[in-house]
Amino acid sequence: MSSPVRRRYLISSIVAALAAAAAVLFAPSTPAAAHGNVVGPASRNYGCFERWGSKFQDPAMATEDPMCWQAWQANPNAMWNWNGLFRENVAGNHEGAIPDGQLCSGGRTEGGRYNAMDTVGDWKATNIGNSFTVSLFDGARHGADYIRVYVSKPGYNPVTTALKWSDLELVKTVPNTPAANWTQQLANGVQQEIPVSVSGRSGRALVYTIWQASHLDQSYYFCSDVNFGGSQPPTSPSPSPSVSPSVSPSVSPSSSPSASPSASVSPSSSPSTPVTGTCGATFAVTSSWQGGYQGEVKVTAGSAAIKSWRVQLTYPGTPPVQQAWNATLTTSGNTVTATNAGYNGAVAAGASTSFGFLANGAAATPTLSCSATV
Ligand SMILES: [Cu+2]
Repeated sequence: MSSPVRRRYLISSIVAALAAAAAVLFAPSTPAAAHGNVVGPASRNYGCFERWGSKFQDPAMATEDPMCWQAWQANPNAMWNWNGLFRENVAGNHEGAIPDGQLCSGGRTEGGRYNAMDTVGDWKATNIGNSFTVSLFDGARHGADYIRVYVSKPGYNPVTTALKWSDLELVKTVPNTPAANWTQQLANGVQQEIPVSVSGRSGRALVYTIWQASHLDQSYYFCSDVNFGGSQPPTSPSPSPSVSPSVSPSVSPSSSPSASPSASVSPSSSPSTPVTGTCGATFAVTSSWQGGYQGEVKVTAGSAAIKSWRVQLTYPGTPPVQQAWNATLTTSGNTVTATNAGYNGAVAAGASTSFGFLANGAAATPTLSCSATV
């Protein structure tokens, strides 16, 4: 025990332990693999990601969805990082931390990444009834110290007026709920469905949600544009790939974006290997950020037209995939199986379609296999 070797071992162990403790102490607030967002009624950045993420350079967006267009032009990372609109160490003083007019960007948080969310205008609104559901996706299993749902007061018009705290009415508070009590989604994510009721409302309004995550003093702020009087679609969009693709069929799966301005890893172009058999699949990373990345799989039909397709993505370990669009995903062991959405199963001979997904961690290339019905 008192041998020099043993003592040196002890000392180095202590030094190592201290270094590890210091690393924990001095680490910047650890970015979780994924955080979360209100996916229904979709918040501004989640909605723009959902509708346009697969074709964010399509100029049609400028006329069809001008508020999303200005957001993508201002900073595409507000959409790629749709799950990161949060502040830290607000200590519950949300009104003190976020000035009027900046509520939708969380007080211009994250170096201004989300500033375009504050732009006043005719954002696409989700039709809802006076009883509706706020779906909060928690991709990192933070759980909640509390969730507050506000609705803008009658008379406030988000199309013409910047949002102030005094425009809001608190309509629902969800108390402390650990992630284990939320609904499990694919991979790590969980989701909470929050029933909300108001009365006598019609027309445009904002639903404002504050999610106080439980792992740190980390609070999230979401503006969801709504239109009272419509009825909520029966299947609200969900980031759970096993439930539904998160891009609506009206968004046609156009060819993949040729480049992503947000990519910190340059998009690796798919090798153009000739397709043998019924179909082929290639993988590319279209965008990445600290803690996650966006992948895209291109499915190409062989020498015959196909009616439906299925791609298996096999990883060395647990698949990191969080959510997908333009395909339905199921996970079993190390393999994710992607099947076409209703609108992109049919592919002409030699033609391609694609689906995308978000994943945790550093970009990993899966082993792909494609099968199709002809
Ligand atoms: Cu987080």
